[in-house]
Amino acid sequence: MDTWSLEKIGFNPKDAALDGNRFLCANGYLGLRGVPEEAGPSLFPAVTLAGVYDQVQDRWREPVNAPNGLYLRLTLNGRPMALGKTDPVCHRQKIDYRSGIFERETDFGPAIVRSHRFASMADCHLTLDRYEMRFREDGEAVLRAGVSTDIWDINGPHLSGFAYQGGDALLAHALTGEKGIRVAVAQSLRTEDGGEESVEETEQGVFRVLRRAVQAGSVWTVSVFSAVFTSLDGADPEKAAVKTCLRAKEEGFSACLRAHEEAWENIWESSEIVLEGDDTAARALHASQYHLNAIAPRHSDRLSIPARGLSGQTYKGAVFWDSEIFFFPMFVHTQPKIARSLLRYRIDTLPGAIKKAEEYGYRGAFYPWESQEGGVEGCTNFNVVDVFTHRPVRTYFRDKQIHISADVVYALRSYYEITGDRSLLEEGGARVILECARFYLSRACAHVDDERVDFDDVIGPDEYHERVRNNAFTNQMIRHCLNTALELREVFSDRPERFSALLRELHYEKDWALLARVLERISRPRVKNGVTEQFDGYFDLEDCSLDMVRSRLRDPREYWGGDHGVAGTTQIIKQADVIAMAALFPDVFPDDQLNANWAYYEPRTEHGSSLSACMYALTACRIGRLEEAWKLFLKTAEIDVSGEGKQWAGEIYIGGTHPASNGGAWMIAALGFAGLKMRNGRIEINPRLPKTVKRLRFPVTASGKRFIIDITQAGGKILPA
Ligand code: IFM
Repeated sequence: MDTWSLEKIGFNPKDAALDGNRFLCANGYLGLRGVPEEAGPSLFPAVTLAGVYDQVQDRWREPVNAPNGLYLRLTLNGRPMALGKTDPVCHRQKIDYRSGIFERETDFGPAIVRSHRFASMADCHLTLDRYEMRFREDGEAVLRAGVSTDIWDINGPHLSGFAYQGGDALLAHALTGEKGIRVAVAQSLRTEDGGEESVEETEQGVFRVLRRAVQAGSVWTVSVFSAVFTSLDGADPEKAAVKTCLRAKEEGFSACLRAHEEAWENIWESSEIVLEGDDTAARALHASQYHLNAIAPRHSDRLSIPARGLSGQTYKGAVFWDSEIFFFPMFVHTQPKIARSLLRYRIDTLPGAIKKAEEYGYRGAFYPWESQEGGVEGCTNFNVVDVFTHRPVRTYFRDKQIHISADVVYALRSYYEITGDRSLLEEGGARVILECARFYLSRACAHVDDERVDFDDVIGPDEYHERVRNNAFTNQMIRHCLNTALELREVFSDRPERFSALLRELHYEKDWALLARVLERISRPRVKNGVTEQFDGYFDLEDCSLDMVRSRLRDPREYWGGDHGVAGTTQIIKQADVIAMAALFPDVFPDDQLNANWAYYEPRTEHGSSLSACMYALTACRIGRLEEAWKLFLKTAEIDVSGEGKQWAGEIYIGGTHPASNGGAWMIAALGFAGLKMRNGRIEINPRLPKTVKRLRFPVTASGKRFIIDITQAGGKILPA
């Protein structure tokens, strides 16, 4: 088995949404869905831009899809050679994970189309395609190549006022409706001379129409270069787009390809996990690492990553806790600059978090549950649509999933502890920690009688149980947050006057005195037979099986949570919650309790979120349940190979790639199987390899140096790279 690629034979329009994700090309700036070049909106083509958002009327705010600058469509003797219009004799598509190259070959009968394309890792504005047409009959071939504005949008259209330009590079530019961001896409093309050529401007975009007389057996190849810029990149995106794609044309496809492949080689050198002994698992790991690396912001030092990466507009292109808890670990251990960027995004968006806290009547920083640019809260009050009534359902993720602020603090502290680099704390990180802690002080409910402090009316990671009291995970996260705030004094002990000045600037004197008081009193969960109760009253809920709950569904797309959801009155949970706490705080349970909790919660977990299995796997590694860990590892790592993640929440489409699982796969392999721990640039390992795995070998970066962790069944070594 080729562990570096995924190939699919056959074409079924019903799989188009899924395949667009699985065969995605991306480079952190944009995501180019894995659809055929000729695709119209029914096949979900999209070039999703990182960090560019727009809202149309009162619809959901979401990232902007740029016009498709790699649009190509062949007609032979008047017949379209286009998937979705013409049934192919056979169709094959492939993504090569090592180089991020998408390949397709479609035999339409009279002609075979073969292409290679990529989103350049060497120049993030560029996408390129080499398109080869082989003819089986004589006649006239017409190729329409251009910038198509006929694209897929979930809550669009986001662009209007299109203007076009012909010439050596075609250009389409337009404005977003909400903020007037200019988006410009240019396309240039290289091919052998001969034949006629004209330019057409239509409602669907601007196209070059190339006509050739062709003979059976002949081959016609074009190389296409497209560049995307927005006014967030600079003052003249139109000019930049034209210039960049003409420069690429000048350099040629092969030179651009070499630079791109080199950039990917560097990425693999810093992050590749080699797994020997099981090819399916090795391929799944490559897939996971490809998808997470492909969407990392390398062109910016202050962007984070949306929960569905750059695979489209699902989840409003928003940044969730997935960034800090699931993506961050791979980056901080392998490419700390990217980890820094994820955190810089939170530092920069602190004002948005302060505003959100104020909106709810609290102090401090309450980070958005679904954060867009500048910390705008993208999460609406109605995040699910009921499949029976078609009415929006009031959901409380936005208001009650308060662990989000502590999750940000968790990653800030991890960054400091793992790298030993204090600069991020100095550059605003300490302020974030203090403001997040302040939020919890103001959110706490103190009881006058026994001085216990509760956190009422919250939602933990298990979103099926809404508005609960004292979610164990949330309370533990808050404890960690308050503790981190208190320990800042120690972190800055060599500069006490600077830290005192920060406290004064934030008017923190009273809050500082409260931190330790509240910390000591935060409610501890009930423990029964060694099992920690997920929230107050959880053990009193109906204790039935997952199958039983599933059998109560009247529609497979029904939402399980909320007031009327089938899971809400039962102990069935959506995703790891107590076990997520166990995975993030290895010292919180003694091993026997860890075992009891794992055995209790795992059968009661739907794993309805792609964030779940990896938390169970990490914990399973610690308690020696390696067979279970292995199964959960495969489930996690294979998600964007099999495409088995959930596609619907009620009537809302939630498909896309699964970066949290991608990051989870890295975590299970490195933190779980290898038992990697890094503190202050020091590396420790504690291998526990499942028996299927012969070897696990991967790089980590500590104090600016690269090391190789090499684990076999005989033990492990840490080697200089
Ligand atoms: O952040 C997650 C959440 O925990 C479960 N629903 C999907 C979100 C985005 O991945």
